[in-house]
This record gives sequence, structure tokens and C-alpha cells, in this order.
Amino acid sequence: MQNKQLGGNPLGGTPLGGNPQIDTHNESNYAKHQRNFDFVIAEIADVQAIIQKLVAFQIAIPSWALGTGGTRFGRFSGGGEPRNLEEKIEDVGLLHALNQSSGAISLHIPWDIPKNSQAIRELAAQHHLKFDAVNSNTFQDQAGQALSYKFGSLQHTNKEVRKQAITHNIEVIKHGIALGSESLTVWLSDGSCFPGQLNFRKAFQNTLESLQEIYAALPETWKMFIEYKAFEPNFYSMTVGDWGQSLLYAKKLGEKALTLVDLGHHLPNANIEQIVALLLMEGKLAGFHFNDSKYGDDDLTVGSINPYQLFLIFNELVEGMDARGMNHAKDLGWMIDASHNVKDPLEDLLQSVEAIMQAYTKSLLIDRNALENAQNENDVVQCQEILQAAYQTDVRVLVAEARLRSGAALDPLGLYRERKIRQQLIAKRGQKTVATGL
Ligand code: LRH
Ligand code: MN
Repeated sequence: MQNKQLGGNPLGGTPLGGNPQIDTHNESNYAKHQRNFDFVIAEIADVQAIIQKLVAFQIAIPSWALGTGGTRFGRFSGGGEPRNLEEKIEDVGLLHALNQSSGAISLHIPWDIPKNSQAIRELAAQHHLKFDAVNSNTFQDQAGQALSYKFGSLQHTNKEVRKQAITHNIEVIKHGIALGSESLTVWLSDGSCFPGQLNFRKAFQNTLESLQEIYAALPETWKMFIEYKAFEPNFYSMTVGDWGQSLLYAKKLGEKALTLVDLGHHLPNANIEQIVALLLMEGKLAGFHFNDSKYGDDDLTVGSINPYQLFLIFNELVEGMDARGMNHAKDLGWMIDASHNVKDPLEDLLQSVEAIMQAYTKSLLIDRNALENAQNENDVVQCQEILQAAYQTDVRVLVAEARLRSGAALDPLGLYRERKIRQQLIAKRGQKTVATGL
């Protein structure tokens, strides 16, 4: 089964992307697809332009979410997990071969330190993968680390701890440069668990001064993504606790600093689509860590709990990006950040990419002129009718058509199961392998 041309890819195929198994799968699903396609496009204007946008739209897969996730209560491994960075790249390469919408991987350091950056870069290129943002980690103490981050990193009252964390972030930038990445994501678990534990002003100023040193180390073309989070692992305050605090840092740091929106990092019922609209208006939106949640930072499959919210977020994105003449595919960071406690990690990621592509497609179907007129008329009912007409449109065949035109599978999840790929990975890697990450 193994195809020596494309290191261990259970789908076989050649580096040139031609893939007999995908072709066979598409042939057997083509007639039904074409029938649906012809039916759906009859009602849709500019369908070709929409499909081109979908073909161009690429989502970065987190290197830390290719194994089974867990909680403090337990972790139930599914087997066949990638044992090293090379196998993680193969797994993302597999996802990309199946949907041609997963063309980048986002690494987390030190969970995924490349031993040989050039070799890793070549392996990724073989799988048609780029390196998206690199992520630093000052929320765990590594073996042999001199000073602990128990009471924070960039906020820490001890200048030596801050220095240690700054040095780590600058090392992460170096790894990113070697891989061709162009952005650093800084998520800080810094904060406090009890009233009185922290001087909020000093914590902010220590963090800002530390970020300024990291900012100064950024290459000219790089960006710094400042990710905020309302709670966990600190449960009284977080030093980058919401979009306002992240924006304050980003504005004080400079134009390379932007605010990253992780959908699971908000207090209950936050209006995330409004936050997105305003960050975009300010030119300070970095991009996203897509996932879904019902309670906290649940890191569930994108669109599995609140697909309408995801649609409303993409509505603001398309409106705001077009208002600024931005390139949908290139001008924001599209990344997934999820953790798989009960699903096969690769199936979960395939579902998440599909949910993002569907939300984006539906937002492209919104009749913008009609909506603007209805808003100007304060015709509230008509505004909802226009939005929901797009939301209620079944766009699955449009997303599938974009895959077909990109050489991917009409039904990625179906083909993944049809080819028993998880079983192949278990046969190759074993039942008990554990991937680095969350
Ligand atoms: C924090 C977070 C952050 C990552 C981590 C893996 O909750 O969302 O983006 O560094 O998850
Ligand atoms: Mn995140």
C-alpha cells in the first residue's frame, strides 16, 4: 500500500498531486455530485468567482492537535498518533491531499522543534505545505529550565524570569525564519488565581516591556499575533484577558502587532462577530484560532456547537475585508486550534475545515447591496431574511466542487474511512504512540 514516492502517505499518490485513489473515489461519486451542483448553482450568481475563492482559501492545521487530547480527568488515545514532527507533517499532508484546503501547518515550540529545518522544509514542500505562525510556550516549565513560569512569564515580578521568556520567544522566531514562517503567536497563560495576588498595572507594564523586546527582534516582514483569553489556567485574572487588552498591547507595540481571536477564549455570550468587525476596522485583526465551545475553552470541532455564530463571524469578515480591499485568502491568519478528546484527530480536523469552508461560502452568498439598503431603512425583518437566506443555502456541493477542481476528494471523510487510514496508521505506528501537544 505504502507509496515510496510520497513518504508513507497511506493515500499513495505522487508528489505531483495526481492520486489514483482520489481519482477512483471521485469517479464513483461524480454523477451524484454533478446533479446536485447543476441544481444548486441555478440559484447562485457569480458561482465561478465563489469557487475560485474557495480553491484559494487555505487553513493552517495546528501541529499540537494531531494526537488525542485529554483533560485532567483522563486521556483516551486512539492509536497511530504521529511520533515526531516528520509524521505530523505527513498527517497534515494527508489532510491536504484529501481536501486541498489545509495547505499550512502551525508549529508549537518546544513541542515541535525541527532537528533539521531544511529537511523539514523540504518534507513539507513535498506535501505542498507552508509554515503558518510559530507559537511560543511560556505556559509550561521544560526539563532543565532555570526559572519557573508558575507565577507567569512576561508579567513576572522577577526580571530574570521575564528575560528567560523573552529569550525563548526570540528563539521561536529563529525557528520560524528557518522554516519560512512569517508570524509569531504569543499566548500567555500569565495572570492570577486570587484577588490581591497581582498588581494589574505592573503586570501589564512588565508584559508590554517584555513584548517590546520580542517585537524588536521581529524581521521586517513578520507579524506578532497577541492571543487573548478570559480564563484558564489562571482563574481570577489573565494579563491578556480580552480583545481590549490585546488591542492595547498591539497599539502600543506597533504596526506589526495584531490581535488573534481564538473563538473559545471569550466569556459566555460574548458577541465575537462584533469584536471581529471592530478589530478589522482598526486594521488590527491578526486572524483566528477556529474551534467551537459551549462553556469554556472546550476546543471542540469548528461549527459543531454554534455554526450560526461562525457564519455571523464570516459575514463580518467578508464585509470588513472587502471594505478594506483585503485578499480573503492571504491577509488574515486562518488557523484551527482544537483538541480531540473523543474523536479521531484527523476526522475531527477534516470536519473543522469543512465547517469553516461552508461558513465562508455562505457569507459569500449574502446579497450585500440588499442588506445595506435594508440596514439603511432599518428594515430589521428584511435584514434577517437576507442573512438567513444565505445561511440556509446548502453550500456543501460548492465546497465539494472546489475540492474537485483542486484535485482533492469529493468526500474527504468518506474516503478517509473507505481507505481505513487510521487502521493503516496504527499498523505503521502502533496503538500506544503519543503525539506531543495538548
Ligand atoms: C491556549 C491556546 C493557545 C495555544 C494553546 C495550545 O488555550 O489556545 O493558542 O498555545 O491553546
Ligand atoms: Mn489558541
